[in-house]
Amino acid sequence: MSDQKIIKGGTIVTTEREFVGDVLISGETIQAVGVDLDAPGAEVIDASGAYVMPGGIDPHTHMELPFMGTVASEDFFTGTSAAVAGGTTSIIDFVIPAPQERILDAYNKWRGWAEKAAADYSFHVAITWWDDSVHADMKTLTEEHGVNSFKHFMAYKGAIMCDDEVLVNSFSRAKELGALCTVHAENGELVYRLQEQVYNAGFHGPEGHPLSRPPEVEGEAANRAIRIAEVLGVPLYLVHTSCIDALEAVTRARLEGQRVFAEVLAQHLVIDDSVYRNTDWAAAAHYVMSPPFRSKEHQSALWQGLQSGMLQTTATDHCCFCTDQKAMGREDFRKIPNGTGGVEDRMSVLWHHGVRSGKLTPSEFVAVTSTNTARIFNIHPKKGSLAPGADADIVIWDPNKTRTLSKDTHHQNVDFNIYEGMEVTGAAAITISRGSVVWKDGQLHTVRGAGKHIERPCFPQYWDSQLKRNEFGKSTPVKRD
Ligand code: URQ
Ligand code: ZN
Ligand code: ZN
Repeated sequence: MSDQKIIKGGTIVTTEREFVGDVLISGETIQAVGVDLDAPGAEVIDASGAYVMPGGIDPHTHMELPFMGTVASEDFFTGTSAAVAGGTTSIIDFVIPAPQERILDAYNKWRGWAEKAAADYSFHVAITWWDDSVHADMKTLTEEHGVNSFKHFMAYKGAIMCDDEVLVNSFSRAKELGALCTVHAENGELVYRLQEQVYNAGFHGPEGHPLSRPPEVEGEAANRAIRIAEVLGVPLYLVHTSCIDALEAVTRARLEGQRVFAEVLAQHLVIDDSVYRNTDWAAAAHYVMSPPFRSKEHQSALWQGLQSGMLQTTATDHCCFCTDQKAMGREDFRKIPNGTGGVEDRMSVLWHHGVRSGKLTPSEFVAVTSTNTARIFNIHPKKGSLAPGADADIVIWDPNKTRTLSKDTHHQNVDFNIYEGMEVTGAAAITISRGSVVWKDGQLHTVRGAGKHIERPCFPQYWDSQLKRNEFGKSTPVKRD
């Protein structure tokens, strides 16, 4: 029995072009891409009428995350299974050490949890505290474990929040190592103070959540992280950019040539803050995530950010808490575990609201759901491409398949769907993970533990080109002799 598969007759879409052609897979790898390929004995997968695209990459998930006194309900097996049902074939999740927890110990713990994954995964590692062991472990992680990105939560005071001292220490170390810094940009001190004020003013329900984290709080932190990165000469990636205030900071920096990347969540593009005014407590509590859903004008700005290239990637921040977990904050919104799901629906939501609305071309869709993430996190063309030699992570996309997103039909392990009732057109017909069909005809064929850890090498080549500060404190380009 040949281990070859050939995908025939589909419209192949990459960031560069669309054309009708074939993809030949041998084992776990793409062997060839072209027109009228011949592969005697290969299993034929008919893709006529469909698009053939690189499998989605979600750069921001939190499977089975211990957080705010509970553990996210989605684990690495159910979460990666739900992901492939929606056309996403790789995730980048987060190791989040508790303060004073040895970074390497936390990393090894998360690697153990992820062994059950059904599709490929990688890890950003959060720096939540600082001492010489953190300095040392960052080097070990880059050199021995394929970690090239370090996360910093500027929010969550009293838990995992980084102050400026930790940011400066960690950003400086990342620069030395040739690693990328990523941030959750909200001013945690302001959030803490506003939460107190909002609660004491009598807002105890989910409606208090957005009141305590206005866009200004995100804009300040985004700008601060960008400026710190600029002075230290380290590239920066802002996760879940949710508002105009943060997008403006990103745009200014990018227009000045600073190496700043930014991500937007699918849900922040299509859901607004009216969800917090739902009189059903649980329904409103399910939308408690940070940064919160924003008023309508922010959605159109975020779409423009995606279209203009100021925002390069889309993600989900998939961090699920069931209704009984959200109820931990029944009397006090500050205690509602923060997080929403969506790993299964990201690509359909972006296709329906992005491509079918004319905001994005299919090639731009591929860029923002897969290839840009692969390039930024240095796993392209192994991931995020249809090039010969790449992993055979492929989604056969039916642009005409219509479905209604619902907790009753999704594969996510959570009793709520943030897109409940949303009708979307465009869905994964077949998903292939390293050459194996893991989703077909509406059925999952995932295997527990079949997912592999993806190592992501650092990129020192970036960092020599970074601006260095001269003696007057102004940034000047590096002079090449
Ligand atoms: O902040 C995050 O990204 C994690 C803790 C998920 N929760 C959330 O509200 N975004
Ligand atoms: Zn976050
Ligand atoms: Zn997150």
